[in-house]
Amino acid sequence: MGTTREISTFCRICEPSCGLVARVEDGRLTKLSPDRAHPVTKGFSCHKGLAAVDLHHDPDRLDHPQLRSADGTWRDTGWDEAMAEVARRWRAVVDTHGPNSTAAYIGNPMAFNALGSLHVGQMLRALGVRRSFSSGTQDCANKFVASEAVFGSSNVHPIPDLDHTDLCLVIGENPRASQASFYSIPNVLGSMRRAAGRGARFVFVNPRRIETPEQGIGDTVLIRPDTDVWFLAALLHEIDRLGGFRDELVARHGRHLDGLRRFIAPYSPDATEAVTGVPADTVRELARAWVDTPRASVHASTGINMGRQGTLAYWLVHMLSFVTGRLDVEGGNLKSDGFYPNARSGQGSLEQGFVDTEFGRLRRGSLPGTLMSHAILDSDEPIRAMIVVAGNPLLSIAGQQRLRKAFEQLELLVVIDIYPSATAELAHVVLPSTDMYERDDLNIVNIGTSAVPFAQYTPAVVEPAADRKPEWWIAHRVLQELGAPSLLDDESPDPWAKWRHMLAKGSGLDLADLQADGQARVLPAPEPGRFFDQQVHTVDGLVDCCPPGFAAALERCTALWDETRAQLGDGRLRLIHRRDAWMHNTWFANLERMKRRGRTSNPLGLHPDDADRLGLSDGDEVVVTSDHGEVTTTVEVDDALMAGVVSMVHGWGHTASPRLRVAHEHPGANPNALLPIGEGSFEPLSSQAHMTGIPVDVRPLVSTG
Ligand SMILES: Nc1nc2c(c(=O)[nH]1)N[C@H]1C(S)=C(S)[C@@H](COP(=O)(O)OP(=O)(O)OC[C@H]3O[C@@H](n4cnc5c(=O)[nH]c(N)nc54)[C@H](O)[C@@H]3O)O[C@H]1N2
Ligand SMILES: Nc1nc2c(c(=O)[nH]1)N[C@H]1C(S)=C(S)[C@@H](COP(=O)(O)OP(=O)(O)OC[C@H]3O[C@@H](n4cnc5c(=O)[nH]c(N)nc54)[C@H](O)[C@@H]3O)O[C@H]1N2
Ligand code: SF4
Ligand SMILES: [Mo]
Repeated sequence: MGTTREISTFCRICEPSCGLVARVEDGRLTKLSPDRAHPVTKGFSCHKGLAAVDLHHDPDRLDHPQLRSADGTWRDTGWDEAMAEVARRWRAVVDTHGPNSTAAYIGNPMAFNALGSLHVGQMLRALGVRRSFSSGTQDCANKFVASEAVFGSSNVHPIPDLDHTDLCLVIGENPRASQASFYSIPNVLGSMRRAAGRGARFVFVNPRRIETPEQGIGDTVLIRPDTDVWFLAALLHEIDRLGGFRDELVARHGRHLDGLRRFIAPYSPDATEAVTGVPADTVRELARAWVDTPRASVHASTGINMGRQGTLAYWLVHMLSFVTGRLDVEGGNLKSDGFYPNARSGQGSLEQGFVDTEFGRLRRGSLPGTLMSHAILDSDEPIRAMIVVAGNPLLSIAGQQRLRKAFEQLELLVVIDIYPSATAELAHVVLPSTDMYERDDLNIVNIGTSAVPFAQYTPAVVEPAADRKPEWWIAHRVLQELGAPSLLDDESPDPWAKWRHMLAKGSGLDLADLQADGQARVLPAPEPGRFFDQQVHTVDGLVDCCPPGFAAALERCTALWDETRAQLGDGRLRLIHRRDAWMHNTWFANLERMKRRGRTSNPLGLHPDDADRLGLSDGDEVVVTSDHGEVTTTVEVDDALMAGVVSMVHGWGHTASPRLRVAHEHPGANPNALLPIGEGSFEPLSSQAHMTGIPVDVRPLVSTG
């Protein structure tokens, strides 16, 4: 007789961490369904989350450790031989070239993996890995710096109080496609629709009329890409003119308001109109609405992060909220705590956050991903051994060709992944990890940005297939092989100790209770009235309205203003990226389910006027060139775009992944070929890569004649 069990679990693909029910028949995961009884996500999930069953069973997954032979073919092996090979090569590199020759890259899915992130971090420290890279510098590095500078903690990201807000400004985000970021909210669209239903106004600031307003929620203000800092400055400028700054509040809780005023002074709505493309009247109307709406909130996402001045833009987002008295009030922005009040643990000071390197002064922590190939190919002390965990930098970072050349030079590249990714193809050793339904976990991703915080433990709903192992085990197996202290030396290793402690300390929860029933525990929702006492961690406890550490960035801002004005009317198009519901960064590419209805490539979105001007129409093959590279793709005329802006969905380019059969058959093009690398490719304050508003030209592929 077969057995069927239903196990409560949750999704770990994106931030809402939707509650799911896993059906397990005879030890096999057969179905994922939305968990209607989940106290927070209440039966919401998206089709990507449910499609993770296919991901789990994908025949192209990694099942065994693999070694690459001299002729480039792959050979399955056991963990012992794979570990011996890792240790042998690692030792050889460190003995010959010293510890500076080692590096790591940590990819996005590690943010959703409680034990993996903890123990891989421990392993890298124990191994003395000196240079670390992460997906963070393609994604959000600016946010940590801005919050550290303004609030004294990189972990402080106040979120809109959607249930009570009357006006919500959403900048550079497409909740319909992405389910939002740095803002974990179950069913974001449903929540927005509910708010809109009771009269809340939503304004999306975006170079593209995104899908969210199509759902009957709000309007879009079209903006030229990479100009948000000046739009926000103009908005603040006008709000100040209308008397909307709360000077007495700022005097109590902040400093350097004069610096902020000096910065925004030249950027009136009229002065910025040509550069941002946002009509002065629109800015004036928005400023008026903000001043007249006590319950107003703001949220900004990757659209601003990926510009050249993400830190300054996010600083102004915080300022919009703080200096107008919309921070820490009902319907404004609130800081969430989750199961662990994390403001203190992110404490830091901007001035002390930099190190001198051969590539100049760089932010401590993650080095710019766009310097990775340089740190391998052009360094005085080149990286020679590298470990990549849950990341696909070959496709996700700019400069694939150069990165390939760099990875090929490494004496050791170890990739820990669920798939033979494009990056894994260049490795010496590939280690198969469990997927999210083969490992036990805690919902850690939304600590501090959750609208309705909860804590939930999930067991591994099925035993790992084949030889797959959880990352925490792999990390300690590597340590063991290298003769370092390892959890695996214990008789019954307890990888949960630190999380157990944090749960107990942070919210009085006992991990054993969570483990006993797998049910979510709802935690207190963010509340107004505690922010200035408890969440601000600057030395003097005051919010910094114009951090002195921004001086060079403000000068750079002026230079970029001049440059941007000079480029107006240069006739070039500007590239932006977007997401859709059929791809998740680079890793939902191998599922047939995601390719239905002709979704087999990532065309270039082109505004009808630009298409006319260039004599192009739907389906035409085109070559897109930038100052940095070129890609070939097809045209998709898109009247949602601002004229002059072109867009591509990222995460494609799977010609580099021959063992992912579905992905390889429908490879698409990698827009990262068009992005800058090396000097000038990242924001100096944060190391965040410049990825939006890239000047490009488009021409038909067909040769004349
Ligand atoms: N042009 C352009 N480039 C972009 C972006 C863009 O908008 N435009 N967006 C950027 C953003 S926001 C991000 S976050 C980065 C992402 O950058 P990366 O993190 O480098 O890329 P991902 O595609 O998320 O890679 C995830 C890898 O982890 C593997 N994986 C999935 N689950 C697991 C697991 O449980 N364990 C292990 N060990 N591996 C797993 C997948 O198979 C995949 O190979 O890309 C960035 N790149
Ligand atoms: N389906 C799906 N969901 C995802 C992901 C995925 O790949 N697929 N990735 C996940 C990850 S890792 C992340 S970080 C989040 C990201 O979540 P979001 O930040 O919401 O990402 P996008 O949906 O790409 O929306 C970014 C928006 O910024 C706009 N934009 C581009 N340039 C600019 C600019 O210069 N200024 C302004 N104001 N807007 C601009 C784009 O038009 C786009 O609508 O999504 C997560 N969720
Ligand atoms: S919205 Fe995100 S967390 Fe929820 S089911 Fe979809 S992918 Fe998973
Ligand atoms: Mo991301």
